[in-house]
Amino acid sequence: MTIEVLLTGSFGVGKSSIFNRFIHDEFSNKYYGTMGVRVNEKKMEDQRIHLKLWDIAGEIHQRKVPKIYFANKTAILYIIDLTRPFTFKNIKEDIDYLKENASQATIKIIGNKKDLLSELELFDLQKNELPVTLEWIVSAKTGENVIFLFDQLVEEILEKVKNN
Ligand SMILES: Nc1nc2c(ncn2[C@@H]2O[C@H](COP(=O)(O)OP(=O)(O)OP(=O)(O)O)[C@@H](O)[C@H]2O)c(=O)[nH]1
Ligand SMILES: [Mg+2]
Repeated sequence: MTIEVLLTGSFGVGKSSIFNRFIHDEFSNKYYGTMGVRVNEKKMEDQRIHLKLWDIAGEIHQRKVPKIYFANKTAILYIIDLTRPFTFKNIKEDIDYLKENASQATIKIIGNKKDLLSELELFDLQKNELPVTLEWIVSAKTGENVIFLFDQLVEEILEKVKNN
């Protein structure tokens, strides 16, 4: 079974870094904005699942992302940068837009760059600044929660398929 997952969100939030951490277990502090699209896959669940991951260029507004990228995706991961409020200022309208244009997909919101915040800062951010609940809080840099997030996502999708 192939599960197609799209990484989206504003520029510089760490989409490519999450991609590189998950696919290659690598990280770089250098920033090269993505041009176009990168796709790669990883086998999971004893090779039964092919998780195909799509990494596209960041856009401030999701409506600027070519709609073709939303087609046929099993899941869409909307990434925010926990250290740059700018990257979550459109979050509500972006998520509504994704729901409208990818109604088949499981949509999840993920906070990245956890390594740059203290527990207290993270708590304050979630309590006072974020208008939505984050599904997972990760760090592509340290790798914290990255594999865990994809494992949980696959479990949830398999459960959904089973119940349909
Ligand atoms: N400290 C820290 N830096 C990170 C993390 N994830 C990404 N970065 C840095 O943030 C910058 C942007 O990361 P990218 O992965 O290129 O971001 P992107 O979302 O792919 O950006 P676009 O392709 O332009 O949309 C790079 O300098 C990364 O090294 C993280 O978890 N912690
Ligand atoms: Mg990128």
